[in-house]
Amino acid sequence: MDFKVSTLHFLLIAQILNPSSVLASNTCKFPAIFNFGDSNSDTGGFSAAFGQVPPPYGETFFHAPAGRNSDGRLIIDFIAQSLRLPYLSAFLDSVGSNFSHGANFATAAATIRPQNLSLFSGGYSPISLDVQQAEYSDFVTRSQVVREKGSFHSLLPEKGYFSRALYTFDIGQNDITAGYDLNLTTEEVKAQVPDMIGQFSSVIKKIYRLGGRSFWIHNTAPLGCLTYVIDAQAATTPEVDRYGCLIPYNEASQYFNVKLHETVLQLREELPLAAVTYVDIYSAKYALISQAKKLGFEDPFRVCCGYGGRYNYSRFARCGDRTVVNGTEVVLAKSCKDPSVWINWDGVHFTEAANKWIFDQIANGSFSDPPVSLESACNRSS
Ligand SMILES: *[C@@H]1O[C@H](CO)[C@@H](O)[C@H](O)[C@H]1NC(C)=O
Ligand SMILES: *[C@@H]1O[C@H](CO)[C@@H](O)[C@H](O)[C@H]1NC(C)=O
Ligand SMILES: *[C@@H]1O[C@H](CO)[C@@H](O)[C@H](O)[C@H]1NC(C)=O
Ligand SMILES: *[C@@H]1O[C@H](CO)[C@@H](O)[C@H](O)[C@H]1NC(C)=O
Ligand SMILES: *[C@@H]1O[C@H](CO)[C@@H](O)[C@H](O)[C@H]1NC(C)=O
Ligand SMILES: *[C@H]1O[C@@H](CO)[C@H](O)[C@@H](O)[C@@H]1NC(C)=O
Repeated sequence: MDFKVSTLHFLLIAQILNPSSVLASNTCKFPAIFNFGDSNSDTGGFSAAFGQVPPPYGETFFHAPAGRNSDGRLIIDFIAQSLRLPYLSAFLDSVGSNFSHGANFATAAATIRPQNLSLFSGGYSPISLDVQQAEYSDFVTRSQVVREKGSFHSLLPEKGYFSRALYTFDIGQNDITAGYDLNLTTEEVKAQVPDMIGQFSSVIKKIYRLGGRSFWIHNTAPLGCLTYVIDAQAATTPEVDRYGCLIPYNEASQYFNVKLHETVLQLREELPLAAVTYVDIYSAKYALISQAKKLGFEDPFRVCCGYGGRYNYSRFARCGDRTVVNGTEVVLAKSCKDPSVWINWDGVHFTEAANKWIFDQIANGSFSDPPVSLESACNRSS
């Protein structure tokens, strides 16, 4: 069904059922979410393919590892919850998944551009955005074939959900670090940004051609404020801002974000039926990190779950890593007592408390262009 028709349809029904509900007419009632991204929004894809994250991941909310790189819920979980939809199953997770209200194609360590090194030599996920899109495309077709056969009916989305769903994206951070890993300068990393954004844009267009209409796109984080980046640069003396974030890395993120924003404006022209929302999650995260104390959090660079080093972080002993002491395996890098007062969970990822704070900032549209709230993100800006 055409998107505009279905919105109108909903409006009419809403008016028939309750003539005074006209104000609610711009609420989208998304029936499903399809998500694409990296560890910021992976709810189990990487774990399903390459091994589950170890305890104490998941301890705060799921009380066991739950495929998420956090102690609890991610921003995508809060998005699903606030739209009254179930937490998203990972597309790659063949055990216990239920895709009736969406699927999550994100995998930890994913990039937009396919990498030339394998996971084991380069550290990045082979399930890059183009692969995630291919999986989605196959899902659109095969979910309906299987659904019609009956037995998996309640595990798969209705056909009409694909055009009415919210499509969410949070990817790009790893493309930038992948460039630095190859010892590129900030200028050289920036020179790759147009290719990153071009590939991002072509994925949005493919999803549009398959019927996707509502796109909610997070920009990328202030990389220079993340402990793993600060730690990796400890031997050099990069410029820092007044909060202690590395200026060149944040510049690379900002450059990516400017180009992404330009592309979103262009996509709005090219995709006449799409509502494309650009969400400045960079600024929300930067606000949190730069005002940590004022907001009731501890040192934003110190890691809750880690071991050693200046920030309780070492890339040789990461959260949950074990070691053998006198013949017994023990956890070396443990969690802190109260993750709810810390921002950085494991050096790379945010705690549930931080994710919740960031979600609360972005949900009402105050960090978005156009400034639409999450639940209204199907409305094209005029
Ligand atoms: C991978 O190698 C190809 C061929 O040399 C190059 O065009 C491409 O940019 C490389 N990709 C990345 C992510 O470095
Ligand atoms: C899948 O989830 C939906 C929505 O929560 C539920 O109605 C349905 O029964 C579930 N299917 C199975 C097989 O658990
Ligand atoms: C980057 O530089 C570091 C330090 O000089 C070196 O150890 C590493 O091998 C270099 N990496 C690449 C991909 O050239
Ligand atoms: C390991 O065992 C030795 C000998 O029993 C003991 O002296 C030492 O304290 C033990 N180390 C730890 C870390 O428990
Ligand atoms: C959005 O929500 C945040 C967090 O609750 C609040 O501080 C902000 O004032 C709200 N903005 C608007 C425009 O409602
Ligand atoms: C980080 O180190 C672990 C031990 O590996 C401690 O258990 C944690 O309490 C500590 N976290 C913080 C925030 O200091």
